[in-house]
Amino acid sequence: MRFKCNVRSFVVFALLLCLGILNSNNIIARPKHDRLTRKAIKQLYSIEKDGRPLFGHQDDLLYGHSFQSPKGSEKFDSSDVYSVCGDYPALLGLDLGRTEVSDINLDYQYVDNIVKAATIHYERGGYLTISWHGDNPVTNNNAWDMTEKQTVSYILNNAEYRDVFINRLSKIADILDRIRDSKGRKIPIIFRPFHEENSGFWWSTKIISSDEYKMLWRISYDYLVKKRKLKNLIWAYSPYNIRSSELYELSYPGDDYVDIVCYERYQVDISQMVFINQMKEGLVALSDFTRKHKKIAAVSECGLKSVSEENWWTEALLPSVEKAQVAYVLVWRNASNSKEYYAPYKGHKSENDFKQMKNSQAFLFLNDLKKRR
Ligand code: BMA
Repeated sequence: MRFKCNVRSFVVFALLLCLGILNSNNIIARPKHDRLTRKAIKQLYSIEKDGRPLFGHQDDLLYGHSFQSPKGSEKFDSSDVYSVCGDYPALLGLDLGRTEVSDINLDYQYVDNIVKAATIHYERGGYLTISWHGDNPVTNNNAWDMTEKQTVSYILNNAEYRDVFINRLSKIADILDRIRDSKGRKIPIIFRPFHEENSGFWWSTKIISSDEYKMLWRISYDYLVKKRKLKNLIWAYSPYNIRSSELYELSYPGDDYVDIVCYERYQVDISQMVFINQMKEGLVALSDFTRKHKKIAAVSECGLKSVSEENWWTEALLPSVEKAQVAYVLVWRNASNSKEYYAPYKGHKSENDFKQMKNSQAFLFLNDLKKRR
């Protein structure tokens, strides 16, 4: 009797402990994730709570202001961020746009290189986020083609177009499935499809209803997670510049389909002061939303084109995020030999300011993650 009682107490205690752990993490553990990915989600959540986000850069290892990784690259040592501050970004952003129909993505990067760079960055101890600027599957033009307003309706309601779309998604699944660690395990990937749905893409809610958007997200989720068993995907929902928690609700695909909710804002056509104020306002709204839904918060894209202000890092970015709790902040790509770059390169006028921002310890870079492990 006494023994039974002890067993019962033990079970109750263990249950309470588990509940306590889940509760203290305050995020809903979704059983569909594999073990490595559940661990990564917990780490991202604890990074968010520590208030020192990962610094991320899109395509950082693939190319930079004046380098391109050639086909078949093996090393991926070059990086504009590294050339400036002697460390890699903690978060590497990549994009699979157009790889659903081609071996080269929309920014002329080989799929093999994308897979290799992803693996190398993960093995170095970093995190990965992959977006998908997929071509319009009805018109076959690029992701920005909004001329066929029925595109999503066709995917949802017309068997022929549904097949075309699922076939394209299957190519994305094949690529995601190839990103594995040295033990052959699928690597946790923050997957960010159909982003900025309130702006100018074929999945935009300017031309489709919020319900259609949610359905598009959910059929993609069901295919990748349930059918293709990609339990390593951490799903990131990222509309553009939403600054009220209620507005986040409009097209949100649902708690069962999302792990991270993001804010995005570029300093474009606005002053630095407006940028800072909107970022702050947006991040408060985001945190209200993520606390309510028990999700992780992040800044999935931001930046100032050509980093045209010398002290942008310490005068605009730092004050924008220093009081916020987000898991990461990613600046967009440094297109080669172009004005379209968002991180400094060796010799750029914001180089010193970037180093100062790094030295402030406000962000985690790759080496900081090694220290945490
Ligand atoms: C956009 C621009 C495009 C690019 C796309 C995907 O913001 O940078 O030039 O093709 O992202 O990387």
